[in-house]
Amino acid sequence: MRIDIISVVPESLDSFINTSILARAQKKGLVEIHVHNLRDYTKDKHRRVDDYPYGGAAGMVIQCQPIFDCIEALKAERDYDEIIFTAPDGEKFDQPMANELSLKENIIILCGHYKGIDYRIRENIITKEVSIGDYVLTGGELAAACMTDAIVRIIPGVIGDEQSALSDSFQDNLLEPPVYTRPAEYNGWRVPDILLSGHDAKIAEWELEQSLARTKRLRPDLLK
Ligand code: 6GU
Repeated sequence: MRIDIISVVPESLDSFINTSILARAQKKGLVEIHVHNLRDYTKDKHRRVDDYPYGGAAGMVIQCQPIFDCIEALKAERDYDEIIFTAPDGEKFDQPMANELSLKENIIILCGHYKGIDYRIRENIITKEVSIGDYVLTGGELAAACMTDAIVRIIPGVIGDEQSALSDSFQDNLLEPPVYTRPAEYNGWRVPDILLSGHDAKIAEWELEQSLARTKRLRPDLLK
């Protein structure tokens, strides 16, 4: 899989993309992540990519030209399954969308910024608009980072123990049961006896009960 991220602040994504699990996934050849600086595509001699909005609203709007030329340059190299725009008014990102996107071959994520981008790009070029929640960020980079992380970690082979990505909270609409590690007693706090019993079937039953109880208490919406 290949993910191309387009941003006006590409450096803000560097450490995230080159650290830990995402770095290892790229080194293993399981995913390619490329970040593009939108300013590299402007024809403006001062490298500007934005201008005042028509109609006199406040803020600046990213122009069509650099976005169009950047996406055209990428499309000339390969076909893209999805050209995503990150925006607070997009479709809400969730685990099913992450699962679906992780099966794609090539995707572009265009990070929104400032007041927005020229709407003609959204109408004519973008195939999917995505929000990561009901709050407003200063730019789409954190949204692109969240999406990339959630998409890449479920690609087979990225996480050592494949079972663990599939048994996550949300994969089955249930929250995870509590987990513990050694020592069995710390500060007088004991690990539940059942987990020390060695009885696999009873442990699995206990974990399911815990998952159901936690989901009912913390996220009853998931049980509907
Ligand atoms: Cl995708 N972008 C911005 N700017 N704010 C957001 C968002 C995206 N998702 C939630 N808030």
